[in-house]
Amino acid sequence: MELMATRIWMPDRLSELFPAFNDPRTRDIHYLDGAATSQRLAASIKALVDYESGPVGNAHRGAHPWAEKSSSALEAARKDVGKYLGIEANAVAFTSGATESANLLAQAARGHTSAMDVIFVSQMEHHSNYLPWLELARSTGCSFVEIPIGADGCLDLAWFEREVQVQKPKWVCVTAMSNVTGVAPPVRWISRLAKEANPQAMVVVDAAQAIAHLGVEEALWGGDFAFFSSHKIFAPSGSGVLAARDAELFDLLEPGKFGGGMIRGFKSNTEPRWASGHARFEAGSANVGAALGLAAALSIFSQWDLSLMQAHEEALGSWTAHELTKMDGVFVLGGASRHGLVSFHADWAHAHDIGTVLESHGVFARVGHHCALPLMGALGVQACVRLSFGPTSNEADAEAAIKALVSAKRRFT
Ligand code: ALA
Repeated sequence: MELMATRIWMPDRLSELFPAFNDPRTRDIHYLDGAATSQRLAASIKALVDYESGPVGNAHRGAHPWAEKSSSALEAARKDVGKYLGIEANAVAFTSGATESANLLAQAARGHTSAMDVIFVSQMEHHSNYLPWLELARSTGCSFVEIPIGADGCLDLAWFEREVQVQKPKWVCVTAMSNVTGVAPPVRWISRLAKEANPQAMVVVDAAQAIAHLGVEEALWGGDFAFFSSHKIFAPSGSGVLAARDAELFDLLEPGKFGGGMIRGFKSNTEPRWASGHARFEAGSANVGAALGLAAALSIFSQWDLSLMQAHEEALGSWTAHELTKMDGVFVLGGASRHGLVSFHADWAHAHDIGTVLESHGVFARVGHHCALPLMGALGVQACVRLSFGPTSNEADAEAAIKALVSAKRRFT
């Protein structure tokens, strides 16, 4: 198999777009850990810094022009993010990241879930779309059921098709793309079946991994709620989104966090009336700079040729997976690379030791269980090395990874 990314599609502009790659200290680094966090786009950093350089006010909390300016900036960012996701601005709640989003939603789901209900959660979820629902099940007494996966790391769709009819889940929680294998379940199909089986069903999509690799073909990938973090889409960290297909869906739920800005008022001092739409899920002062940084990143990302970018990532991932499978005692999780993700383990060294050798060759990868222990258990491994290729990766990165791995094998066998 020849290593040929379709075209190195942004070579000259890479250092211009990403300051991290415009630094002599990073010249010899092969950053293959974008699935853990992406490098930041210059435009996104600029949007954040420009805003924070002031003057600033507290959004929606003042009558003076600086507060007005912050309010307008926040709402403009919300509109842009909503447009990108295919939903109205009022259905976009800014949060501190994917983890907070999932927790807020699962907390909010309490008033909407009884002991009679069933939650389906896929076995390939990151802990952040697994544990909050497990906690919901514990606190409400409802049934927590895993959608199983097969040896290829894909969801067992026959199981789902059968069991969704029988168990009629109220909540179906599924990732749009596994952060370990890159498998992208058919969320739209899952959503349709869930609603045919139970018109009350709500489909929750973890888009943290998908956001920088899949387009948004259908609003929120076909789910009722979706969430992601900004730091995986080339924007600064500490922020993210919880989005609803329709702002009215937020109004069906109790808030998941309490504080300023999330009530309409009080009927009496012990009877608050919750705000509607995104405001219900945005207790506390807004992180306006981060919202602007995210909007700026999405604006650039949406101008890229998605199919070219995907072909580029696939080409790098496939070649790497192919080279890995030629090595004795190396096993690629799920049997193949998907969407530029290649996770593997070796029977001759622990993933952490392999990671250390890779690092000594300037290849930055992630090792461990990737906060997806149910998936790792189903695939029968405790830890793996993950190489994540993205739009900033190139052929030299893939070759360096294989070269470093050959060196690791020599050292450990
Ligand atoms: N969830 C992030 C990852 O997959 C940190 O690496």
